[in-house]
Amino acid sequence: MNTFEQKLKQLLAKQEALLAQPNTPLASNNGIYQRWQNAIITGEHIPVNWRYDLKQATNPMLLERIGVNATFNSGAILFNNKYVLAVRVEGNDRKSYFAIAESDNGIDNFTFRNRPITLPETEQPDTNVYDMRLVAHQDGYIYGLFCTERKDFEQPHDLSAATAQCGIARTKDLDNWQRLPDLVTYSGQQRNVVLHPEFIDGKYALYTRPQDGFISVGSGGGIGWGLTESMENAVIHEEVIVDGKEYHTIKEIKNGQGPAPIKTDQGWLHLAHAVRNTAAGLRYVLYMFMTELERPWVVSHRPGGHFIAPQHGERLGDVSNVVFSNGWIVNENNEVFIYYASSDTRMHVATSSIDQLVDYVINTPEDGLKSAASVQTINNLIDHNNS
Ligand code: M1P
Repeated sequence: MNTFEQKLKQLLAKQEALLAQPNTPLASNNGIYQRWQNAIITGEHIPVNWRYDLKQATNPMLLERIGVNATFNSGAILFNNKYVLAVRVEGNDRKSYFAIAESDNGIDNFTFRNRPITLPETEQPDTNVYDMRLVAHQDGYIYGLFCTERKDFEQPHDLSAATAQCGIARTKDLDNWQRLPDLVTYSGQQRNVVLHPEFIDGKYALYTRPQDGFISVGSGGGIGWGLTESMENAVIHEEVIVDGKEYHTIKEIKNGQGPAPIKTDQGWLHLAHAVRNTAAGLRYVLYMFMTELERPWVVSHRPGGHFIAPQHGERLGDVSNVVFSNGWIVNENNEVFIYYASSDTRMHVATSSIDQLVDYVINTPEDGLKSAASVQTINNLIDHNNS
């Protein structure tokens, strides 16, 4: 066997071992959810033939030709009995694209399909696409809503000036996608737009995140809600704020809906991200809330504080101190698989159940918005435990 063949064998064997690696639950557990030892998808999970020219004649030293910088912010869906993620893959060239990875048990052995998704474009080509939310809608389609980023031509001299809007595509098989026109709203830019899975008064309902600029949400922001007659030409004329920003909370700077909410007997369970500023930069955590069954835009329960915050190795990456989720899956046993990314670099899973999450959302005290209220809440618990 020559050196090229040896190197190739090692490369393939290393990836095979990584994909076959079993995951194990971590010992620490707050009773609400279970974290797992290994990141479930990393750049190393990307198929070797997407990254290397495997022919000795054209790549005699077996160098990597197309590097992967990160695999993160993945949409999720249970499809044909598989736990399926639409992974945001970011190349070394900073461009993101989507690729489908599947697992039989939702916690390990995630394997990519043969090719990344070829996403059709609109007449206005996307510069970058990311953070797809997958939703099986009542209308029979699986929708992928994502952020489409383009150069802001109103600021031609600022090369980092960009605009964010909601791109829309739909599919029946996760391989072949129909691109629809971008969502139109009248509140500036949009990111973190999520389709509600059911019709509301015969209309499609969307969670939005209006923002004045590309990074800063400006004076507005919050998780919004609006209705559109169709997804073929989606237009929201009016947005109401479901969950706004708030001084001295985890969502002081901005927040955004995560995946589509999960329907339970008690209400819709929501997972979202919250952002505050620190001396070390922005800190992204996940939080939950519940909305009314008949009025999914009205919050009924608001557990205070974060649900998942970055810890240990999760804190380090391309954009450190970030956890972000745009996908979760409920299986037939009411187990919930929460897919979250750490520091814009890799994917993890945390497992829970509908019962645990409903209990958490309903019985965790709200943020009292000042230190004295926090102490009072603790005293109430101590009194309860002493009674
Ligand atoms: O870098 C953290 C996240 O920043 C953005 O999210 P948001 O618009 O809520 O601030 C997105 O670019 C997201 O992809 C990224 O993970």
